[in-house]
Amino acid sequence: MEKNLEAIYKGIIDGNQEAVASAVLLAVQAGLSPQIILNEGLVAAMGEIGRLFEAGEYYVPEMLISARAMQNGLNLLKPHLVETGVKAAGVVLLGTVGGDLHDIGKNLVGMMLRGGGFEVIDLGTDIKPEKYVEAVRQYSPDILGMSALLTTTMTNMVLTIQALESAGLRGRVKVMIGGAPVTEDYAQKIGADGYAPDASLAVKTASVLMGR
Ligand code: B12
Repeated sequence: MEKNLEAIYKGIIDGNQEAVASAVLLAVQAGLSPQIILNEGLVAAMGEIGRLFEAGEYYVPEMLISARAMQNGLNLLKPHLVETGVKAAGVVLLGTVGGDLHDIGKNLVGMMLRGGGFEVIDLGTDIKPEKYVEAVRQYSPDILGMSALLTTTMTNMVLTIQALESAGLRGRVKVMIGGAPVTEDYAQKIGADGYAPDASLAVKTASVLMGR
C-alpha cells in the first residue's frame, strides 16, 4: 500500500486524528486521486473497524474515536472530492432514519451529490417518518435520500414510505435509499425508486431519477 494511504488507514484504526489529517494532506500533495484516498484509505479503514468491533476487539468508544478521525479526514478531502462531480441539477433531502445515529456514509453521499451539482438539504440523524414527511412538505425536494446502518433501523424506511403515502406526498418525490445493510432487493421490496451501494453511485442514481 502507498505510504500515505497506509498512514491514513493506520491513523483511523488508532483513532489518531492528527495523523489522519496530515496523511490525507500529504496524499493529496503526492497526487493520489481523491477517490483512491477515499476508498483505499478512509473507507477501507472503517471496514476494518467494523470487523474489529464484530470480533469484540473494539468497543463503541474506540469505534467513535476512529469515526471522528475518519470524519475529520473526510472534511479535508471534501474540496478535492467535489471537484470531480458531473453536473446535474435537483434538490435532495437527506437524512439517517429514526433510531440510527450513523452519519459518515450519509455525509459522504451529501458531499458527492453537492459535487454533482445537486442542492442538498441535510436533516441529520434519527429522523422519524413524521419529520421526513414534514420536510418533504416544506422543501418539495425532487429526491428523498434515506440512510440506515442498522438492521434494526432499516425498517423505518418502509414506515417513512408509508407515511409519505398517507400524507398524499409519495407521488411528488422519488425515494432513494442506502447504507451498509440495505440492498437493491430490499429497495425494490419496499417500493423505493432507487438504491446505491456507495456515494459515487448515489450521484448516478440521483441523476437517473432526475431523468438524466
Ligand atoms: C463508525 C460506526 C459507528 C459510530 C458512528 C459514528 C457516526 N458519526 O456515524 C458509533 C460509534 C456512534 C456507532 C454506534 C453504533 N453502532 Co456502529 N458502526 C460504525 C462502523 C464501524 C462504520 C460505519 C461507517 O461510517 N462506514 C463508512 C461509511 C463511508 O460507509 P457507509 O456508512 O456504509 O456508507 C456508504 C454506503 O452504505 C452508502 N450509503 C450510506 N447512506 C446512504 C444513503 C443513500 C441515500 C445512498 C444512496 C447511499 C448511502 O454510501 C456511503 C458512502 O460510500 C460500522 C461497521 C461497518 N462496516 O459499516 C458499525 C456498525 C454499522 N455499527 C453497528 C452497531 C451494532 C452499532 C451500535 C448498536 C453499537 C452499540 N452497541 O451501541 C451503535 C448504534 C448507535 C445508533 N443508535 O445508531 C453494527 C450494525 C450491525 C447491524 N447489522 O445492525 C456495525 C455493522 C458494526 C458491526 N460489524 O457489528 N457505530
